[in-house]
Amino acid sequence: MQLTRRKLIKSGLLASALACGGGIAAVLAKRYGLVPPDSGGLYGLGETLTYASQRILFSHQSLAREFSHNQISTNFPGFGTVMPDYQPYFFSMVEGFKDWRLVIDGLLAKRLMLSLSDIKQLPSRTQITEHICEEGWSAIAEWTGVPLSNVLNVAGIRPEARYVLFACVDGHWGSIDMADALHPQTLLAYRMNGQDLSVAHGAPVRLRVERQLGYKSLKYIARIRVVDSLKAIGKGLGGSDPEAGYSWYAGI
Ligand SMILES: Nc1nc2c(c(=O)[nH]1)N[C@H]1C(S)=C(S)[C@@H](COP(=O)(O)O)O[C@H]1N2
Ligand SMILES: [Mo]
Repeated sequence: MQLTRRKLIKSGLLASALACGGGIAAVLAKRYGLVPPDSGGLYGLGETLTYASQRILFSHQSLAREFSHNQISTNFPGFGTVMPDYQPYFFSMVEGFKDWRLVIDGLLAKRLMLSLSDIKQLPSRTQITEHICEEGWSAIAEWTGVPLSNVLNVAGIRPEARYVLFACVDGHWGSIDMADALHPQTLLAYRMNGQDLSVAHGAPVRLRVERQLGYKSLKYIARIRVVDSLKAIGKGLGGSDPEAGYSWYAGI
């Protein structure tokens, strides 16, 4: 017998199937560590389901689509902060970020403090990807940077590591899980379309998280920390965007 939606509603099976399915998904999500940090509120179950199902479907670490040179957008706007309002940043920028240092610590075997030239000496990756902003625009660009996994592996990732936190010069902050942190297309990017990253696009180093919406690709990275939980940080939602009402997991 074909179970149509109508029949299900009539028999009351749909309601129990939904209740039960949701419950099972939540239990499975919890068991497999698939609960995003913002799962507590009213939309908690929905967030958990999106996150868990994407994680299960894409657990083989699929790559975001890559494009060819002739598809690079001629117009890629700077969006959100385009010049951090912070004097030390301004002076560092004027000097070509010579004194800029990136501290990476937390649940790592050793703490790293990297200059821009240290970062540029690590094995790099170049990729042409589409940036999709939640505000309804998208653009294609070529990004070059060091895969975050290379940096974390140089430092040695401790087994308790669950999330990577990023703090930006303009006060934005956010986090990704280890699956995205270790994904081959997740970069600490320092070049865009073959040029050093401009201030508008996040100089000297920005994050690229290609399988999530644009706001996860944080600009002006100042500090990176590997943690086992996001609960004690801010409101416990994992970033300034989730605290402003956006989903922590913004999978495309
Ligand atoms: N630090 C910081 N990172 C940020 C933002 C921001 O305002 N500050 N805006 C986000 C948003 S909403 C988008 S769409 C992209 C925009 O990147 P672009 O300026 O290179 O277009 O950066 C993201 N990263
Ligand atoms: Mo965005």
